[in-house]
Amino acid sequence: MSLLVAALILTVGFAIFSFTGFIQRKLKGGRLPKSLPSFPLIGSLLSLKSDLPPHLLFHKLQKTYGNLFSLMMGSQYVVVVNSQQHAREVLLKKGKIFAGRPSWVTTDLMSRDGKDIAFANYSPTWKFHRKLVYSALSLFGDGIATLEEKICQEATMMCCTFEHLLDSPVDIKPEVTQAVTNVICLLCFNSRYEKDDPEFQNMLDYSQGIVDTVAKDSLIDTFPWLQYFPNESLRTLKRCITVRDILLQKKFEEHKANYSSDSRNDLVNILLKAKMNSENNNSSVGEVELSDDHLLMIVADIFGAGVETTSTVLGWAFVYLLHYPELQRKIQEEIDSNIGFERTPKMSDRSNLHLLHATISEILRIQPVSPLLIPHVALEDCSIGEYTIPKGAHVVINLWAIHHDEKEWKNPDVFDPGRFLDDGGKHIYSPSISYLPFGAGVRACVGEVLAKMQIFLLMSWFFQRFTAEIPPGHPLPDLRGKFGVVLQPAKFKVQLKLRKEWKNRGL
Ligand code: STR
Repeated sequence: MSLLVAALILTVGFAIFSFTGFIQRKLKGGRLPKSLPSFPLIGSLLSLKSDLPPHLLFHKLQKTYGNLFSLMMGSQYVVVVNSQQHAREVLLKKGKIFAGRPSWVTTDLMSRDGKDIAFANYSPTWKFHRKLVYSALSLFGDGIATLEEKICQEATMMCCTFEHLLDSPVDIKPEVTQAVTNVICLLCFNSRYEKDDPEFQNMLDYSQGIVDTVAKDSLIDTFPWLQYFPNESLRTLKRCITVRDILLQKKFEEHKANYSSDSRNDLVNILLKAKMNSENNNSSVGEVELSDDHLLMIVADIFGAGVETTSTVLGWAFVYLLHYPELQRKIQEEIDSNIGFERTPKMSDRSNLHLLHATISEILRIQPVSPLLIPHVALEDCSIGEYTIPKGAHVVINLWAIHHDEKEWKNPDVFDPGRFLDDGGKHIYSPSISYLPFGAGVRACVGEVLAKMQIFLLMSWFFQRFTAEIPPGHPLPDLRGKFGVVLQPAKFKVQLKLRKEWKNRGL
């Protein structure tokens, strides 16, 4: 208990000290972004109390405080960016200066103190790891073709399962997630899960547990000393991390046991090979590290990111196509006239399926998977626009505000894939540069190409065969989303109909 009191006094002291430090800095000159009212210790907590999720609250505060404003999360100075000009400056023009990541209690726990890719700070080690991941993602090398084949295999299995779930209310998320998981599983481990594999269920549970508890504007990340008090969500996070670690460790041991120097067929083998190379050849190690912890955390990251993001976008796709059945019908007509029923869709069809392509773009605009991206940290004193930004500031990019900016988008709250099509609907075009669904710059999403392939293929396969309807008596799915490290749709049920055109094909 005395330890707790000491920790409390120390943290309070430190909070007041750093707050005063910040004010002093402010007085030294330079124009700082307008700030929300803030007080020692609690920072701007009082102004942040709201029923709105953070991305909507920041969007609302933008009206009072301007496109770029600041606040204090406890003793931490945070800058919120709400316009595409400033976002581009942070992510692209000054990408390296703003490439840092905060050190948070929950993300440090999840990534063993930032030994992963997404939450690791900017360093030569991190750059080296990111390169390794890129080489794994382009693995199927000449590659994309084989990857396409693998996605199509999973799409076949997903559709076969759905054929057994017709005409009654079902939750489609598990099947969609299984297809997405198996693709990422092939990339990471060169293996896939059979349906009903208990390990798959375990994986889904731990992953959802992490999404529910990590980096969720949680009080523990704002007031780190709270972690020493009993806390349900921290307990859940720790339990999920333990389950994940056991599962991943097992995969690693299997790979190590079967490793041979020419096995380069998945991410784990690529990482093992890089590790052995650096151990055998000390000169190439230089300043970069690749410990077992790094290896495990990189895979955990890619796996978690690959599963949660793509399945979330597909979830939103179903939500919107249930809300807009007419659009669903038009997408089906487009598939029918360009592909027909004699064969299944492939990647090269994307250049003809404009409406589907535009619909995917619009889903990524209206419900960005990561509405606040992952916060960036200023690695040195610098500026955004005419404002001074002190070293160490956290910079939150409000992607939601950028995708819903009235100056950039006509009726931004309306779901309208047509905005991504030219007049005749014959070409895809980009109506605004205020569109960054995968972020940009040094920390941009590494999985963009893979994600786009999966979303396009799984959707085109699905709508060639099925129509998704609202089960009688069920409400339309909620359009608000559940804020967290990804913006997930709330659970909903669908009634699947096998299309008669598909049933009668070849007759
Ligand atoms: C999901 C749950 C899990 O098991 C592991 C991770 C780690 C990587 C995270 C992922 C999470 C959620 C989505 C993230 C991804 C890194 C990049 C991605 C945050 C928490 C986005 O930026 C959307």
